[in-house]
Amino acid sequence: MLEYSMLYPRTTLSRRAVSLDGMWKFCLDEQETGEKSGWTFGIPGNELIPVPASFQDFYTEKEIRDYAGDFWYEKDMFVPEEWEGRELFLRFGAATHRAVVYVNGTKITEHEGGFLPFLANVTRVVRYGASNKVVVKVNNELTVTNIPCGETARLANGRKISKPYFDFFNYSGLQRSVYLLALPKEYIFDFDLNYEISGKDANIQYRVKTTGGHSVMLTLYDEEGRIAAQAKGTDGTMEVKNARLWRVRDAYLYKLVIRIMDGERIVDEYQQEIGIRTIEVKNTLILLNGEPVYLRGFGKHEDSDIVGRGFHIGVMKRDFELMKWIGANSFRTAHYPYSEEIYQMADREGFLIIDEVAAVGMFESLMNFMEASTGKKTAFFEKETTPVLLMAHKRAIEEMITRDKNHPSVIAWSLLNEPETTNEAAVPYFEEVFQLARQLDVQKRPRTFALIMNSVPGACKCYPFSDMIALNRYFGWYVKGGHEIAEAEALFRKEMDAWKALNLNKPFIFSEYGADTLGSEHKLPSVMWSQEYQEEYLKMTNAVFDSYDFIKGEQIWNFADFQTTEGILRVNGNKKGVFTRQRQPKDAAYLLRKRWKELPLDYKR
Ligand code: CKU
Repeated sequence: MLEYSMLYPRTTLSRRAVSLDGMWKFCLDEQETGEKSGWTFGIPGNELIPVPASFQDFYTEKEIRDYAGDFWYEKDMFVPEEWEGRELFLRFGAATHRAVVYVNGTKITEHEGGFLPFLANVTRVVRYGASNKVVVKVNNELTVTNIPCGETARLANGRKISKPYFDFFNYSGLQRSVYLLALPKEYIFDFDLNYEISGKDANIQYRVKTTGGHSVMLTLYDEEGRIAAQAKGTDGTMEVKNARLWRVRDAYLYKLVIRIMDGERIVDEYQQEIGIRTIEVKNTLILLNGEPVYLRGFGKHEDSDIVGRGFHIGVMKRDFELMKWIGANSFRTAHYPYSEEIYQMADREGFLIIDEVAAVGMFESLMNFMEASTGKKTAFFEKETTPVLLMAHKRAIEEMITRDKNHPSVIAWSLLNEPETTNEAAVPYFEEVFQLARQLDVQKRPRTFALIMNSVPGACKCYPFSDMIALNRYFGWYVKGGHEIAEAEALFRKEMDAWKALNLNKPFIFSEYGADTLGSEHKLPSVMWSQEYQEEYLKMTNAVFDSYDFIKGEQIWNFADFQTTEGILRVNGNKKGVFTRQRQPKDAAYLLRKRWKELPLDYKR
């Protein structure tokens, strides 16, 4: 059980949520002397930086962009006098990858894991009716004891740099919104919902956790603002007559209002939009409200010009418009849980999300995407430090599920991306993370993980854990690219035949496939990296998808070009985007649009 509430910050009758976004003071700590120099009371200099954002791409100096180590943020916050007697919290949407928070010089909390929110109770450290200083020490070093995994190396000049075991730039900082929250002493801490559809009606089983003993009341409003159901008590069932279901690209959202009541007095109120839907996997089908769905869409990233991995409301809107235009219905939050606003938008737009925890890089190689395709045997889960990593991983799963469990858009949990699975040591590790997800989610959503190229029948020891098998495959790119594409297809089919022979009776989806393509490049006849080759590659891949009934989804890698660490395999970033980083279409976008608009929702039912 988490020690703080993960509910999204909202102002209601009883709650105040004040955004601290804007310009913060900022400073690198290359000598790691911040604490000793008294920075916990205020940091030196006058450098200002926007929050939310990654710090890296604002500056023109390479040393700043590639900086690994400690860096500090500072902001003054005014706490109104009338808030005395309430419970006050600072809430960080994300601090990548770890943070220590000080208020008026007093350390109030620390948190590890860069893609999930955390709260610190500041009730007893703030001055009321006065300005208070918030100072945050953030650190972005990569290790094998936290997710995502990697190393931190030292250059000859003594500077530290990041060596990710993953293929995205190590953007970091206060990348999501910061809030000051004022809650009543007794408040709503958490709630769970589960759905059952019976004929025209629906039952919502609920459980509400509060910090006190007063009674709880729930009211459900439809989109017209009419009361659709009511209930009393911390757990029970709400009956919704003639329920409007939440459907793919046809979302219907009810508003759930939860109140703590002391007689007639409202002690606390919380509101959230919810969608009535069921999700399950049955044989090889993915069933939403009992109806088969075929996934089409993307593996994405939170990545854009200038703000890096920082949440950008405009980029989010553009991405959803492009996903609608192309006929997508789903995406995977590769390779970390995204900003909460993105899930809210998916709820509203009726997109299906595979929610992925930041367990990426569990494969000891700086170039895992190359080595995995060689069939080379590798090891990862037999390190002395693995138990520490497992703890961080489990903590992140708990934070993710607690944060995201009430979004109708979230239909599955992806618990690892491309881990090493060919060694027995992976098995007990998987056992723990898969069990934890099952135990934490009352909706029992399907659990999955993305299988790297060398996780194949006969070698992979972990696919039995998955309720839905998710493959990352690059036949025609990392394996037999270009003029060898016919051989790539043969190998691809050979692998799919091997999966078929196992007769797993589970749905398969492609959580990655794709070819790097320069938006600037055309060539006839095609060569790898040209737009013509991306089309050829997709035609071959789609033909394979269409040949196997148990394949129930395709999420191409990637939605847009994105930044990575520099290197000989990356041309200023990964160029597998169907859209450029500036969110304009490559030719392949039109091919996918045609296909995805034509495929029925229940394709291969
Ligand atoms: C992608 C073996 C596939 C690994 N996959 C991970 C993803 O993060 C990378 O960007 C490969 C790629 O384009 O190489």
